[in-house]
Amino acid sequence: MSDNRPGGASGPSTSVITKVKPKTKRPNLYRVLILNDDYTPMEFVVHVLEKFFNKDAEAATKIMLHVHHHGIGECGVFTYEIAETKVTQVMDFARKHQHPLQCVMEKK
Ligand code: TYC
Repeated sequence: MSDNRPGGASGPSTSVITKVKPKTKRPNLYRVLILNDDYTPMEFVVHVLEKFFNKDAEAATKIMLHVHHHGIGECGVFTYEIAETKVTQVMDFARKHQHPLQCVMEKK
């Protein structure tokens, strides 16, 4: 009697156990924040929040007042490229209107 294995294999058989890894990766997320300053008009900040972050007047006013009182506040959470785009849009818009409003992103 013979094993009849190709290539003359002999010895104990081996097996490989493969684990299927679920491949859904969560993207890195970034907060977009605005900073308080003494010169940017409150209405301008509310407008920025409505225009670039799709906030309604009530939500925008709430965020603006939070920043006014606490120095910094969150406009939204996005993937890297979207967050970068929002920061650039806000900074360009503020500069165009000659306001010192600062907008930054930070990894969550
Ligand atoms: N502190 C500003 C003022 O009194 C208003 C303001 C709010 C500015 C939020 C920037 O991110 C800001 N006119």
